[in-house]
Parts: sequence; structure tokens; C-alpha cells
Amino acid sequence: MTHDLTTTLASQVRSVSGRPTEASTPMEVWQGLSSAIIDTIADDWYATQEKYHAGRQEHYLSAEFLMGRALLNNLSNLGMVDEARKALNAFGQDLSVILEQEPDAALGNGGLGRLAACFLDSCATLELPVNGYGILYRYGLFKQLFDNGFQTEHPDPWMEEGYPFIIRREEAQRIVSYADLTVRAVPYDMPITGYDTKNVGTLRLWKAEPIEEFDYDAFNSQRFTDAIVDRERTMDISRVLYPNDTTYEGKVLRVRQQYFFCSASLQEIVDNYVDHHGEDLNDFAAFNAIQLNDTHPVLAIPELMRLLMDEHGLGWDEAWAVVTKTFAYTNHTVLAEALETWEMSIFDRLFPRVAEIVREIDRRFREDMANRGLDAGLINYMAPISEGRVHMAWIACYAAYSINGVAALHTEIIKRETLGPWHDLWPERFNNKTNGVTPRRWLKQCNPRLASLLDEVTGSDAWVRDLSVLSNYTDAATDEVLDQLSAIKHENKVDFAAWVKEREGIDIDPDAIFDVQIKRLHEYKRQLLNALYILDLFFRLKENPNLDVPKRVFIFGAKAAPGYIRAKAVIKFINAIADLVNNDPEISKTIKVVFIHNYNVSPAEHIIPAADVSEQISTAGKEASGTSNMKFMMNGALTLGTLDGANVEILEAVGDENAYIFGAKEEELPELRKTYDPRWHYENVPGLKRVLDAMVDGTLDDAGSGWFHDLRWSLLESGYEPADVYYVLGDFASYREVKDKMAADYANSRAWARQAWVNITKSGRFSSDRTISDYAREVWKIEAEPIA
Ligand code: 26Q
Repeated sequence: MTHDLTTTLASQVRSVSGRPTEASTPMEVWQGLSSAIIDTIADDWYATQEKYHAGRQEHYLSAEFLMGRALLNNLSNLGMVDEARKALNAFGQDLSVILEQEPDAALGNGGLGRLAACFLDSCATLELPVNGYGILYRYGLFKQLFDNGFQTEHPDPWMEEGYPFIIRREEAQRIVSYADLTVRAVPYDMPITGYDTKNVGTLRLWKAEPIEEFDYDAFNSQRFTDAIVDRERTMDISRVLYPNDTTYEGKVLRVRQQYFFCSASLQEIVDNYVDHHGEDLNDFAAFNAIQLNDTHPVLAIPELMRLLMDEHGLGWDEAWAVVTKTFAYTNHTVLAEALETWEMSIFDRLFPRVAEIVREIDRRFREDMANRGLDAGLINYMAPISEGRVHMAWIACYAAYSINGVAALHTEIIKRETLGPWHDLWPERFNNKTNGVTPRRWLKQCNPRLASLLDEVTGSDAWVRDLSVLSNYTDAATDEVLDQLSAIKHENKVDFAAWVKEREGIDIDPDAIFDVQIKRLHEYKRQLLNALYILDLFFRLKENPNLDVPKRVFIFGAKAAPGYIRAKAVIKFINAIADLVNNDPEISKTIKVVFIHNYNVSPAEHIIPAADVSEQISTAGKEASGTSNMKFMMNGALTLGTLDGANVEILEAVGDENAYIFGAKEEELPELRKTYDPRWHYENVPGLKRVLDAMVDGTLDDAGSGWFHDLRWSLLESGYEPADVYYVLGDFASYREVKDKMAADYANSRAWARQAWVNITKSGRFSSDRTISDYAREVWKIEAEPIA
């Protein structure tokens, strides 16, 4: 580094606060230190972008980027953590306090958004010419509070106090036109540093602004409201992130958002091509690949057609030839309720030209398929437009040269079912890219103690760039290393207990087993199964106070989509169990239940290093991949899971003896369902009747909402659809057995530590570096472009 951090820091903090550094608030110091990072990387950032723009690039389009905090990530990547600590100490400030000032950039819901963030980290580290494009939501995912155990949602104006990691690029603004509204798209860039490289990637987030601050004519003629209405309609576009995950919501504003960032991004990508490679757009795909993160950015397909034809003079066939060599599509779900379809009338109303192009894609698709001899029913099913609705996934499958799932099992399911007819047509387009997570944030930064042990055992920090090296050390676990590992886990648990005490006001014992389920709240993820186990354990202990069970803390973190009442009911149910358990003077000596409110990236960084047990208990076939399973594995927690998503591959990596697997398998479920009778399980499976009755007999209080009654009903009767579609009662016995066994195994701490060590050292293939190398080589066809 050419700059001395202490000097830069002092001047940056003073210019933020207008006071001496010593007298500045921690928030101001955070701002100043963050600005100092920008100062440090500015030249390299510029050089990287210049280099990338001249060659072949990949553009990652995503409606969500769940970035979390940036400061520690950047300091760590740049090798400046110690320097920053010292510089702060010189001013009487403490790095850990400063780091906690930073708001989370929560511009995503869950897995899909966090995956995009991990991918950017890996692309930068691998020096790949990749940039991300998304939306600068003014309000990220809602802040979650509990009111009497009920989730309440509150706005998250995350940038309001100033955010140095994002820079407005006035000069690069674009115009996005709708039939009823024309807006400015102003880019805000976030630098993406990599580990131990000078390359700096970019996440470009678009903000919608009015063309003119307000309509002066309207204002002058006293139409004050008119003057601000359009302004507000414009600002609406990038105001708030939709808080759904896995359910589709057909709101017009949502499709406006999607078009907004697709159009702005593509205009820029096309202009950049012209600047560097000339006016002939026929060769566009030689220099550009565009990855669509689920169907949310699929409007980019007709939008690129429009730009190529209307702005750059290509004919339909030429434009289609370009488009079909440019886009690749990632599917993240098999749930039918998540597949996006829009009423064609919405397209007509918002962007008639794009609507016209979609109709032409549809017409040609039908012609093309008829020529191939497909039957009329099938053509109609697969057509981009059917029954007046546009099917975004079908457009993606028709236009994309690559279609991928996010774990081996998931890819098999989409080939067979969700996207089956497309696989029949073009099997060569399909490929699997099992997800991964960045070992920088999810190991080195969040678990420094374990990171040091790995440095020590492997003799270097090479594992940070190539996690697969750890597999050479699986057998290197001496008793001494295992004891160190146990000690590290214990220290992490002590830290976490203090964090929980401060944040949630609950005392937990670091000697207890920390059993953790953190993920969005959804029926298919079966937090309810976990809750029923805890309630059953409560009754077992009540019945037999001398029962020999180890101490345990059950930890949850989960947000429910605000309109998903049954998910909110599960939150209330777990909080009610927590009240019951934690306030019982006897039982609370053995078990505790903690629901961490407002679960997000930063809380995850505190929770995961302290976990012993990783709950991955979705109904087999429903979780596309999961990514917290990988983070837990890297941090030495053992998986308690079903054979679903990436759990299957985790099991394969660590072996049967190092994971706890239970429940019905995906291929068994159709047969089981034919005769499945949840009532029979209720009557006959030990413990079930007692816990299900406790939901409605006054043991647990839902404050008159009727929600617990509904939960029980969803498991037992459920009226119009079959009861217990997620097979909670069906898997209960198997879950209880394996979870009990797991708890008993914990007593042998050497053996447990050995299992943890195997998990850590076999986690290499779940690094997002591996995932990204595979995308780069097999899909994007790009190579590293180091700037130095
Ligand atoms: C769609 C339309 C309207 C409003 C919202 C949405 C919407 C938003 C977000 C639909 C889905 C999502 C997010 C899905 C998601 O996070 N899926 C997860 O993706 C992870 C990364 O691949 C997987 O590991 C998880 O298994 C999968 O659930």
C-alpha cells in the first residue's frame, strides 16, 4: 500500500465528523475507515474495470445481493486487519466496536441473494472478469422484531446514515422507458475486493430517479400534488425489496423493478461493446455472457432483442442468434408456486415493444416446435405465452445456451420434472453447478480461531484461496489438534453466549450442545419438525426428571414473509415453546430455546462458528441446495439432515459415519404418500399425540390468534389438499431417533471433534471458488485476468 493507514484514517475521519478523530463517534470512525479503504483501492479498481471492459466478460444479473457488512471483508482481503487495529488504537478506538457500527446491506431475502454475494467474492479472488448488476433498494429486507412472540416487520433504511462503500456514478446514468413513465437509472457501484489480489470487481446497483427533480410546469400552475406524484412513482421502483422467497408475487411494481435493472444493465453492456468492438453487434456473444439468477432478470432476453434490433439495426434472426449465445439461466427451486408468470396485459401496459417481441418469440417458438413434430398440447404447455400469461422460465429455457440447477439432486429433479420437456428437447443445455460459499467470510473472517489452527496445521494460509488443500489433512488430526479444535469451539460458544445475553437477554451454557436451525421460515424447511421434537423432549423430561440427557440449547433464526401466515404461526409457536421451556425452573437446567430476532448475514457470522449441530431437515426433494449447510460444515458443526439438496453431496464428502441422516428419501416419497395417513402417526408414533394436543389444550398460548389450531390442522386434516404435505409427522420418529443418538454421541468429545475435523477438511468442494471455476470454465468461457 502506498498510503499509511493511520494518516489516511485520521484525515478521512476528520472530514466525516469535522472533529478530531479521538472525539469522533464510533459511527464516524467507521465511515472514515471505510472511506480510507476506498482511497486504498481506487486506482486498482479503475484499472481492473478498464481491463475487464476490453475483453470477454460475464455479467451476473440478480434482483438480490445479500452482501452483509463490507468493512472487515475488505480489510481482511487487503491484508489490512492488523494495520487497521493499530491505527484505531492510536486514536483510542477499538476495531471490534467500530465493525459493529456497520449496517448490513440486506438487499436480498436468503439463499439466492447470499449466493450472488459469495459468487462476487470468488470472482474477484479468482481475478475473473465478472461484474454484478442489481437494484439499489432504499429499504432492504424488513427488520424483524418480536412482539409477544409474534413477528413484526419494520423498515430497514440501511444507507440513510451514509454508506462509503457505494459510489454514485452520475455520468453513467441511463434512461429506462415505460409506456406511462420515463425514469433515470443512476448506477451506484460497490467495489468487490478479492483475497490477496489487486483485482477489484464491481457490483453495480441501479437507483430510479425522476428525469427532473419535479415537474415545474405543474408546480407553477398550482398542481402541487401532480408535481410530486410522478416523482414518487419513479422512486417507488427502487424503494423496496420484495420480502418473499420461494413464493411468486404477481405485483406490477415487481415487474417494473425487473425491467428497470435489466434495461439499464443491458444498455450499458451493449454500449460498452460498441465502444470497444465497434458498431457491428453480431459478435456480441463473443465478448459477453449473461447469467440470469433465477427468472427475476429474464426480461433481459426480450430487452436485448429490442436493443439489437431497434437501436443497432440487426434483423430478427441475427438478433436471436446473438441472444441465444449470450444468456445462461440458473434455476433455484422446484416449488411450483415459485415459478414466475405474468399476465400479458401487464406487459402490454408497461412496455408494449417488449410485449410485441415476446409475442414474436412465442409465435416462432410454436412454429419451430410444430416443425419438430411436437404435439399441440405440449407446444402450448411450453410456449412463452399460454392462456394469456407469460412464463418467464419457459422464455429462459428457450433462449439460454445453459440451464443449471444448484445441487446434483436438484438438477436431476428439474431435468425430470420442473423443466422436463425442455430437457427432452435439449439435454445438452442442462448442467449442474452445486452451490458454494466463500471461505473468506464464512471461515477466515467469522472464525479467526479456527483459521489460525488451519494455518498452523497446514503450515500456510493457502487454504484461504484453495480450500480443497484441507483434504490432505483429514488424517493429520492428532489428539492434540482435536483437543485444540474442541477448545476453539468452546471459546466460540463462550463469545456467542455473551452475544446472545446482550442481544436477547437469555443466559445459555457454553457447555451445552448448541443445536442450530437458521434459514428463511418455510413449511418445506420444517422448522415445525424441530419444534415438535423440542416440545416432546420437554414432556419426556417432565415425565422422567431423571432422564439422562445432555444439556442442549436449541437456536433458531428465521424471517417469515409478511403475508405467509402459517410461517408466522411457526415463529409464534417456537417462541411459545421457548417461554414454556426457559421459564420452567427444572427443565431449563437441561434445555433452553433461543429465537434470535432479525436473523441476517451478520448474526450468522456470530452463530455459525459456535454451532455444534447443523439442522438441515427439509422434506426430501424440496430444498434446491441450501448453503448454510456448507457454512456449518466449514466451521465444524455436524449435519443433522435429510437427503436433500447439497446435503446429499455433504454426506458423500464426509461419509456416513460423519453425518446424521434421517427421514424419507426423495425417491421414496411418492410411494409413501399413496398410503400416508398422518392420523395414524398421531395415534401411534410415541410422543406425537402429546405434542400435537399441547398445541390446542392450553399448554401453549397463541394469544387468541387461532394460529396453533391451524398449524395442527395443517398436519392432521387440511381439508382440500392432503394433510401434512411436507411429511412432518411421517419423518418424526426417524428424526427423534437420530437426533437423540446425536446428542448422546456428543459425550465422547474426542470422537465428536474427529467428526468435526473431517467435516472441516472435506468442505473444499463447497467453496464458491470451486463453483465459480466450474461456471467460468464450462458456462462463461472466461479466464483469469490479473491486473498485476
Ligand atoms: C419472485 C417473484 C415475486 C417476488 C419474489 C420472488 C422471489 C424472490 C426470492 C422468489 C424466490 C426468491 C429466492 C429464492 C431462494 O433464495 N432460493 C434458494 O436459493 C439458494 C441458492 O441457490 C438455494 O440454496 C436454496 O435451496 C433455495 O431455496
